[in-house]
This record gives sequence, structure tokens and C-alpha cells, in this order.
Amino acid sequence: MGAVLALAGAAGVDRDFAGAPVAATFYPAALADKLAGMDLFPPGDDVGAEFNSSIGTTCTLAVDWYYGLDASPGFGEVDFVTTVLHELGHGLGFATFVDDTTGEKFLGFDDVFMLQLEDHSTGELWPDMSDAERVTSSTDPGDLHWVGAEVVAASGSLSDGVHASGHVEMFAPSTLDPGSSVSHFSDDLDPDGLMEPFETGALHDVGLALELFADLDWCICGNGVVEPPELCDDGNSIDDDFCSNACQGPPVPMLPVWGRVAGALLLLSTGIVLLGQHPRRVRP
Ligand SMILES: [Ca+2]
Ligand SMILES: [Ca+2]
Ligand SMILES: [Ca+2]
Ligand SMILES: [Ca+2]
Ligand SMILES: [Zn+2]
Ligand SMILES: [Zn+2]
Repeated sequence: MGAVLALAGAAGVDRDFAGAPVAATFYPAALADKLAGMDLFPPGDDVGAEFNSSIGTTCTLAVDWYYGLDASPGFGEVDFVTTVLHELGHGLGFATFVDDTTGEKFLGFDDVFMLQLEDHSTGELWPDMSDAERVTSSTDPGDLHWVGAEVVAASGSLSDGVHASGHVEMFAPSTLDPGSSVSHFSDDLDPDGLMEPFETGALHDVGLALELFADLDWCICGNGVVEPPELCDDGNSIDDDFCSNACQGPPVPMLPVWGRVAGALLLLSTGIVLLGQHPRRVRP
């Protein structure tokens, strides 16, 4: 097993909040806040991430961090910016909350990530499967797919790791890799993706992960489509034009959007517990 570079996850989850697109389904804290238009749990962190400080300080580890911002790590160096982007991806929702050894749903509820996971050979989606079927599906290389419409529509950019249907393969090695299986794209993706489980060099373009976030109902500022709570989206990344990179239009003060907190709101944010720890490693 290669050295663990970093791990991260949502620091809390919410379900059935005002504005939740799908009922009885857990959302990672950051996404729940975004969809609710408010901070649902101000005392709690949304994302927890840890980065391995032994990298570069331990002679037995033959790698070092590259802290430059230009995506040009030298031989034996791992790009820190890429690692941060990858870990933030987990924190923003690129992870299931299903128990990967038992297949049980987290506290008995679906999570937004598993809604798009498919066992291709049976055609079943994860929410509809038994615990045992989910365990089997997570150790079925090439057969565990992401079927979200945005990813499928963009999957033509892949020459490997993609099924003829446009479904994209998720990481499902025949021996479970705890915390890593399911919650990554397959390492078979070509070109390499930011959200593959193993370090693949400097990648500052989030690639297909952006479409996966759109499938989770993150709105994407810069995709040319106005999605609430965006006030505009001019499809570019120019910040000082009439539509800023926050998609809130020209500098007009925005009224706060206070949603009603549903009675069923469940807050588990502790700032300590990471839901799953999704390690990224140097390839063994
Ligand atoms: Ca299967
Ligand atoms: Ca790859
Ligand atoms: Ca948009
Ligand atoms: Ca702009
Ligand atoms: Zn499929
Ligand atoms: Zn990861």
C-alpha cells in the first residue's frame, strides 16, 4: 500500500432541510448549506481534511510535497495543490456515506452520491439494492458505474473507464479498499481524473468531477446556465465583468436568503467526525 497523502470528508450531514432536492436523503454539510441558502449549523465545520506532514520529512517515504502553484512538480514530488483539490472534492460530496464493509445506508437513509451509483450487470441503482448487493457491487471492477446525466453527457472525453452507454466506471477493486472503493472514479479513466484514488501527477483541471458535482445538484458558476441561487451566469471566468465569478451579477448587495429550517432537520455536525475517510495514496 502506497503512502497516504491525505484524507478528507464531509464533517457533517443534513437531510430534509428546506430546499433539499430529494427527501429522506443525506447531503454533505457544504452542499446542504448551499441548497438551503444558509448555514444550517453555524458552529460546525463543513469539511475536514488532513494532509500527511510526514511527506517530505520522513526519509523512508520516497516522496516530497511540491508546494508550487504552477503544476510542475519535480521527480519524486507530489503536487500539493492537486492533493488539496482532490480532498476538497471529497468534502464537497464526492463520497458515499454507505458503510463499505456492511453495505448499510448511513443511519438507514440514502445519500445524494449513491443515487447515481449503478450495478451495470443488474441495472440496479444503489438505493434500491440490499446491503449485501451493495457490498458485492463495490467489489465488481468495471461494473460499478456513475449514471448521472451531466457526467454521462460529458463522458465522450474519456477513452477508457467509460462504458458504451456513457456510464463512467467507479473504483471497485475486487478486494475492498476501505474508504477508497466506491468514493472515487476508477483508476482506469483515461485521461486521468482528479478524483481517481491514486496520485497521477499534477492536475489543476477538475475535469469530469465538475459534472459529477452538477449531478449532485451543486450549481456550477461558469456553465452558462443560471441555477438558483445564482443571479447570472455568463459562462466565462472573468470576474470583473457584469457577471462575477460568484454568479451574483454586478456588485449589487444581495439580500440574505433565510430558509425555514424544517422540523426534521437532523444535525450531526460535530467538526470532529469525518464521514468516511477517503485516503489518496501514492500508487502501490
Ligand atoms: Ca454486477
Ligand atoms: Ca487513470
Ligand atoms: Ca450556473
Ligand atoms: Ca464573468
Ligand atoms: Zn452502467
Ligand atoms: Zn480520494
